[in-house]
Amino acid sequence: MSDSYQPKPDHKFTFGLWTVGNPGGDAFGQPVRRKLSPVEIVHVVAEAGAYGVNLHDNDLVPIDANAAECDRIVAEFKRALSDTGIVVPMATTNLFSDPAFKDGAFTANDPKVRAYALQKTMRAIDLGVELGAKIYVFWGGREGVESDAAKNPLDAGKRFREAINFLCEYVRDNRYDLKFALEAKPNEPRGDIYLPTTGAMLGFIATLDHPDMVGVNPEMAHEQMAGLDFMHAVAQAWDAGKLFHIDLNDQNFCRYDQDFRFGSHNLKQSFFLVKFLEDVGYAGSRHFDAHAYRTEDAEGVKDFARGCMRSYLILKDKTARFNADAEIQALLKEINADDPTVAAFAGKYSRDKANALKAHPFDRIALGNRGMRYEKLDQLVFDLLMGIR
Ligand code: DIG
Ligand code: MN
Ligand code: MN
Repeated sequence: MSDSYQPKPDHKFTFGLWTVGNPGGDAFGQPVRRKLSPVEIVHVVAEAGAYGVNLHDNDLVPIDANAAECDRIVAEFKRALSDTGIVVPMATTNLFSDPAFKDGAFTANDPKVRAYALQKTMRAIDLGVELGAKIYVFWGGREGVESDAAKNPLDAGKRFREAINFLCEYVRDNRYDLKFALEAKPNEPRGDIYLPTTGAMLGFIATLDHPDMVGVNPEMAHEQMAGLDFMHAVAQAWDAGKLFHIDLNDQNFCRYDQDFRFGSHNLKQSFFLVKFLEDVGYAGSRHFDAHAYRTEDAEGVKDFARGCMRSYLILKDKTARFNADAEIQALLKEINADDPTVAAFAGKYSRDKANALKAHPFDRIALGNRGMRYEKLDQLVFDLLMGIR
C-alpha cells in the first residue's frame, strides 16, 4: 500500500515486544501462532516502519535465565537493534506473570514478595538503561484485591509510595537519565486494581518524595474500561506536565481489556486524541500497547502493526484538514468569541472586580436561549472523518 500514510522512524511509532510477539493465547485458548524471538520482533517492526520496541525484562530475558544466557540474549538483541536502527525508548518490569506476584508486587502482604519486587525492578531498570531507555513504566497489574478484607488500601498506598520513592532514589544514586511513568488500569487481572485511572495516578504522584521524576503512561483501553474520555485524561496529564509516555490501542465499550488495533473501534475518540497530541506538539513515543486478533497468522500480525501506524497517520492528516477547514474554523471562532461586556471580569481576583461583577446585570433568559451550533460543528467533523470534506 504505497501512499502518503507510510510510517517513518521520525513518527516515533513503537511496539512492545509483548504486542507484535503475542502468540494469541488467552484465558480460554492456546496460542495460535509460533512465538517470535525478540530478534525476529525487532525485524518485523523495523520492516513495518516503526521507530522502536519497548520491553518488560522477561520479554527479553526469561525469569530463570542464568548470567551467561542473559548476556548472550542481550548481545543478540543489541545486534538486531544495531542492524535495524530500532531503538528502545521505554522499558518496564513484569511484576504480574510469575506466581510470586499473585497477591501483587509492591503492595503484596508478604514482605518478602515486596522486597523481591524491588530487587527485580532494580535489575530491570539496569537492563532498560543499558538498552537506552529513557522512560520506565510501572503498570501495577496485580496491585489490587478481590476481597477488601485482605488488604487495607492505606497500607497498599503506603507500600506503593515507599517502593516508588526507593526506586527514584536508586535512579538518582546511579545517575541514570530515566523518568518513571505510572500506568493505570481499573481492573483485570485483579478484581480491582489500586490507583485505577490516570487521574488517580496524578494525585498519587503529588505525594512522592521526587514527584518531578514521575509522570503517567495513560492507556486508551484502560481509561475506556473505566468509562472515561481518554483524551480528557491525556489533556489533564499534559496540563500537569506529566504526559511522559502513552499507550495507544482501542476498545469496545463495557468490555475486558481488548487492546485492539489503534483506530479500530472508536473513530471519533481516536481522532480527537490524535488531534490533541498533534495540536500540543507531543514529542514522545506513539506506543501501541495492542495485539492482533487471535484469528490472525504471522502475516495478519504485520497487518495489525501496519494498521496501527496507518490509522494514526490518517487521523493526523484529518487533524491538519480540520485545522485548515474554513467552515469549521469560522464556526469555532464564532462559538469561542470573546464578549467585551464581561471581559473585565476575567482573570485573577480583585475586590473591585468582585464588587463590579456582583453588581453587573445579566439577561439570564437570553443566556439560556443562545444556540451553540454544536450539531453543525460535530456533523462537519463526521463529514471530515468520512472523507466528504
Ligand atoms: C498493560 O497495558 C501494560 C503492560 O503491558 C505493560 O506493563 C505496560 C507497558 O505499556 N502496559
Ligand atoms: Mn491494556
Ligand atoms: Mn499498557
